[in-house]
Amino acid sequence: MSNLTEFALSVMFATAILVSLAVSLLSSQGEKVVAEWQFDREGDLQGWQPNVQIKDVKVANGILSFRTEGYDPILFLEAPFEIHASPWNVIEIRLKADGDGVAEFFWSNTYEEPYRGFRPHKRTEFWVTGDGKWRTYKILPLWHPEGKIIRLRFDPFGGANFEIDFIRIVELEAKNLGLETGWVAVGDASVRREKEGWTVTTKEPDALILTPVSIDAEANSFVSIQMAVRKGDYATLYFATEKEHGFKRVSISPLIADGKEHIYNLDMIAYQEWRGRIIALGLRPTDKLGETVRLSWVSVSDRPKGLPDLRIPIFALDDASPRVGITTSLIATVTNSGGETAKNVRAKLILPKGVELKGDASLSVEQLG
Ligand SMILES: [Ca+2]
Repeated sequence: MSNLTEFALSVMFATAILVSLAVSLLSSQGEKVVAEWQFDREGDLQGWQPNVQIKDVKVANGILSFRTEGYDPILFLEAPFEIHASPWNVIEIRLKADGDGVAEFFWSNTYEEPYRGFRPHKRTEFWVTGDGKWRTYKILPLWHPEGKIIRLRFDPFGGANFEIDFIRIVELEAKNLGLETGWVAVGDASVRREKEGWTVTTKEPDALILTPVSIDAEANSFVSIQMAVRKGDYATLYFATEKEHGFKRVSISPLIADGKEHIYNLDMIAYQEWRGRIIALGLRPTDKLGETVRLSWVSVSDRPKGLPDLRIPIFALDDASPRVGITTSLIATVTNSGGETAKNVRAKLILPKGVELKGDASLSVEQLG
């Protein structure tokens, strides 16, 4: 048996991901409307100009309706418009469609060419369920590096009938939230304060919980999370920086889904996007939909946290097809993802009948850091 120490968990990192996020507060309190288009006057598009791939445009009974063709239907907002770009802005759009697809908002702080201010990377996508039912999609663009937003454009997808009740931009009240004080639920998720920590349930793939932070990334490269998960393979940590738009995402894998409290220490120094000032952290504690997770705490500091946390992620024969009478090796990889060094670690191997051990059945390691 050989021992291997691995300091951190395996983390996968995806850069420049445009995550479409639907935000829902626990209550409607704590958000203010900063811009809105209600389509409540007959025939008044309120400045939303369709391109040629948007047909049969009509505003009646408080609803903007149209049909889309082709690959690039667009509604440009051409009315004068300017808002302060906050990281806590949420675009809300109540619509129904009779086809599934990915819709997008483009946004910008300039009219400068090319594309009259719009740029391919300044956009936020979201998935539209085309079952003909009304839904309010809530999209978190994290467009704060723009400073202000003066250009807005809605790109539905082709080949569907759309009805839009309203488009509005709200600002979440995040002032009193933080790692120790509270989280908002994002998408179809719920987060409840308990005597110690929170219980978190996420019911759709994009759902997560979110909180504002103000962290110097270079001085604080360890994100530590203590939680108890019963089901699921991986969790996802999200973060937003002061200088770049959108969310960055780190996959925490594998989860130790035994229902007990474990500490996950992530060393963020490996990720070049973890730089400057971190202004928001998000967490999706399990990929298992509908599963409730006990979240004890999340902390960001200059070192890993917690007691030693040993486990064996790999325990297998070295030889994929062992044969009778031939000696093979059995390899166990022991990791310590806790904040402290494990001392006097002992392992004992118990084999079934018929398997002969060539080495020592017990093994001890003085320190596992
Ligand atoms: Ca309306």
